[in-house]
Amino acid sequence: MMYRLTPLTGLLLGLFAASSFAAAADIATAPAEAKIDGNALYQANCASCHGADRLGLNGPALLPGNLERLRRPDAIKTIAEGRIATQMPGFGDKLNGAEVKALTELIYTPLATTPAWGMREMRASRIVHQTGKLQDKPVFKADPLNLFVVVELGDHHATILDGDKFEPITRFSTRYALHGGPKFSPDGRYVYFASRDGWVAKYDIWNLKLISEIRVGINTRNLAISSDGRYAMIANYLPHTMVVLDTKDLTPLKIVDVTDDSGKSSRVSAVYDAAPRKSFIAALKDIPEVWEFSYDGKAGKLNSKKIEEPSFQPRRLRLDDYLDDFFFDGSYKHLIGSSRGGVGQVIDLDAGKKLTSVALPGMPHLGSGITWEYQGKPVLATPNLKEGVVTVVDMNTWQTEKQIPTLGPGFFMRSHENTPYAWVDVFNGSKDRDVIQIIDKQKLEVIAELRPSPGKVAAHTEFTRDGKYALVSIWENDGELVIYDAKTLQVVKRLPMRKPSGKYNIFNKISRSAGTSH
Ligand code: DHE
Repeated sequence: MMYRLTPLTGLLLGLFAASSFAAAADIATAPAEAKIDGNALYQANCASCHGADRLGLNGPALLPGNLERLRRPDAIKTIAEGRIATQMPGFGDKLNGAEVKALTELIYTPLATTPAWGMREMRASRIVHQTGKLQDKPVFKADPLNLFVVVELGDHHATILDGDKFEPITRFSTRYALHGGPKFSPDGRYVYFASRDGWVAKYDIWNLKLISEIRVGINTRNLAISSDGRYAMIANYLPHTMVVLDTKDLTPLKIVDVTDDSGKSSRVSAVYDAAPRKSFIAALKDIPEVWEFSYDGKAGKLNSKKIEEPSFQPRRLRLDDYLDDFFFDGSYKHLIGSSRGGVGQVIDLDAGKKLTSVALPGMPHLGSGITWEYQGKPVLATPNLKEGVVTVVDMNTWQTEKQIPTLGPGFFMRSHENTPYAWVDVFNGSKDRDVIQIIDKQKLEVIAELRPSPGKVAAHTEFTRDGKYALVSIWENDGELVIYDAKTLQVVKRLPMRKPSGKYNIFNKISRSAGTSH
């Protein structure tokens, strides 16, 4: 469809050309143009990369749920100026301010009908990048278990980092907006990534090669890998499903529709592997239930055929309250979660019911809690997204051991069996976001404050396999990894990276170190 320049849009276009889009914020306040057909603009300029249906192609899906974390002024800036180091060009020389604004309105408008993403769509999306046999040992010289996978959100890349020399081994592009922890095969050879847009990728770390990819949903939460390495299970927000994949080649085995007894469907908060139970455990966002899926190798039924696969029928734990965020104790006998009202609840997974309540002021970010031994008893500690406090809970009595005041709400807390300290950021604070606070695990006090790069946001710590070094992300497009001696708290190296987010040490992950998430 053609669209005409009105005098106003012509004027705006001229202004844009003159200002080179320096003031993308001005566009946000540009008056809406009644005559602009955002959909026509979208089809003409965006559909070839983002899909005529906005579900994404080479470019990400452009739906409100997928864009929750992109503020509108940033969306306007991206449309006008493009995105550095990606294939997203700037449209500032082609579209005027009102047109950019109309496009922005469109992508934050829900679709009229919920799109389908079933077996057919999944199978059609699957890409096999490698078919031949690859070598069964690493192609590089470095301890294959002391590697880090570093997710760089700035330009959607991942780096494989040698955890002894702190030198990158390779860097490769990923799908748009990876989120949450990538997961590893039990031997640490393969890493599996999930993107917010539903793409799951299998990457061979020993051969430094992408093996296969599949899109399992439109808006995905996270993925878990079974402790025997055979299955991947994925939790989706859209559609309301969970998906089981065969990790060998990422073929889809089963889609589980997430509904309650009355047929009401639900988003899935997250799914985790509960290795000691040989099961996956998922909490549901819109139904007060926790679902457990055994993968204990028993024969089952799949698509009405009797085969040697687990059936992946959920065991449903019906609760009195919703669970938004949750994690487990070391034995995976208990699940600790915060409910919508902010009250923490402890669920006994064997008994299938709530055991007790626990005080968690402000909501913890999933996977943020860690455990250690304090005065002969196991304690769990987590920062809170809304309050400047680290909560330490006695896991025998589920009573609060201590609330440790911090400079502001934090996102991630990390430690290691070989260090007396736990490191916590102030990522959600209104100030001091450049600080990492060091907590003594036996005194339960902050004993030091680090400013890895003054004025720049510091986030997410992860330790080397021996716990001697701690790596912190500087959360900027021209950011860096700052590597500390975990004992002296001195910087030993800085590595430039593009908005490094999470970093994952293979040994700590596959050995289920108490100081990190699994
Ligand atoms: Fe995360 C882990 C949910 C916002 C970075 N985050 C997770 C996990 C879940 C989750 C379910 C566990 C996945 C796993 O490991 O299998 N995150 C949520 C939210 O609900 C929240 C608050 C809102 C949302 O947008 O979904 C949220 N998370 C963020 C961010 O804004 C962060 C800082 C940047 C980003 O990537 O969007 C962020 N989340 C992370 C990281 C992990 C993570 C780096 C993995 C930590 C680890 O060490 O395992």
